[in-house]
Amino acid sequence: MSIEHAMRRALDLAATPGVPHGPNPRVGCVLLDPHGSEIAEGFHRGAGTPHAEAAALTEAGDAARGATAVVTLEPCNHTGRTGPCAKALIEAGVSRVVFAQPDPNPLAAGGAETLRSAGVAVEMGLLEHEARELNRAWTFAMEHGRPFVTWKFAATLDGRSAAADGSSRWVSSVAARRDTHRLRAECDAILVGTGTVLVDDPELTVRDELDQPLPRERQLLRVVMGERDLPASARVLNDRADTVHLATRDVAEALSTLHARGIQHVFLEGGPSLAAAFLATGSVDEVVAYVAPKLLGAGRSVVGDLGIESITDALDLHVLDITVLDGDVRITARPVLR
Ligand code: AOF
Ligand code: ZN
Repeated sequence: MSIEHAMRRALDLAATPGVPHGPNPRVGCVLLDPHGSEIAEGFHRGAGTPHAEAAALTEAGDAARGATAVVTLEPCNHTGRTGPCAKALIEAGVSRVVFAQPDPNPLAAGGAETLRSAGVAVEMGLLEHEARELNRAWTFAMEHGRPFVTWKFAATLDGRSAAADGSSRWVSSVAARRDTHRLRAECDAILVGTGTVLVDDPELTVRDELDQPLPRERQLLRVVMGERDLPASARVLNDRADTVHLATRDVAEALSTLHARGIQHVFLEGGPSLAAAFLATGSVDEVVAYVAPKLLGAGRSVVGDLGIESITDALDLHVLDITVLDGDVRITARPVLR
């Protein structure tokens, strides 16, 4: 198989379903013999388990001598929960390493140099974009020192999240609401403002298809941000998941506190003022909008005042995906950086 074909296989391996969500990136590795035939493959199954390269080397045994290792991430150079992969590849006699994404983790980077110094041929950058997307939150958190923020909202066609009387339940369809729980489950924390807790009293748990909460160990950290106190009876304080109250309105401060707790991906579900605070500080990295084919004409808008006066100053988004879910339209977009 070609090197590119092997890299695609390594990306597929990395994305194997069932790997528990955790602090580590998803990584895949394929070992090829000098004729391009596959010898072995491996993938990382979560923090504390062997890295992808180590898994493939174990499967290959002596056959790894003279092989080409095709890996989605630069082989690590550090002893963390497991030993350094660069050293393991050298000791196994691998003669060439092709990887997609350089490791943005300063603790683990430097594997390429170590391999080259030992006489291994190293190439990087093949399908790097795909590899970065596979671990977009992890990569972002490593490169920016703060979590990746996905802002999710549900709105009517005229951009309203609640009617004039304040009622907001069932703006979106059942399918859209289920889809939200699937997306929540891919993140590390759900964030809302104190206002949302006081007005809507959400539980902020991840629930299954039957609307039952998942077990505690699969719940995300619930985060409430803002200076107002929370009533002890708030559902967000129940024991179905952990909760933190960040008594600040400063977006950067909140994100840095969450980063320090190891949170890489925040699901922002706040009301209009919190959304505006995040947007105005450039702290929204992805937008997921569920737009229901309904019109209200009045009521709460999904986002508060952004201080934008003219259409030329509008915050532009570029659309990555549009999917219709039971009549609602889900739009996934990312801010255009300027
Ligand atoms: C690889 N292959 O399969 C993975 C790598 O402390 P540890 O041992 O869990 O290492 C975590 C770091 O190692 C992680 O942040 C990333 O930089 C690298 N992960 N490296 O070569 C793998 N999972
Ligand atoms: Zn490693």
